[in-house]
Amino acid sequence: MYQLQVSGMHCGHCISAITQGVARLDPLAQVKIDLPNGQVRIQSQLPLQQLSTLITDLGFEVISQAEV
Ligand SMILES: [Cu+2]
Repeated sequence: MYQLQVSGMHCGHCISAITQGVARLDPLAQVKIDLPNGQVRIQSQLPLQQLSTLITDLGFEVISQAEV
């Protein structure tokens, strides 16, 4: 399980952009987003760095990332 602190998420569109972006790379991934707290939790076999890069490429800022 990865936990990322992400800035720039404001609404449902942001949530679906990240959720669908992750699903494109890993259809089996599970994504949970806590919008008010800017927290993204991802269960995936992909490397954390790849997911972090994806979120950055989608236009958000990854403030911190950790494997938990
Ligand atoms: Cu949004």
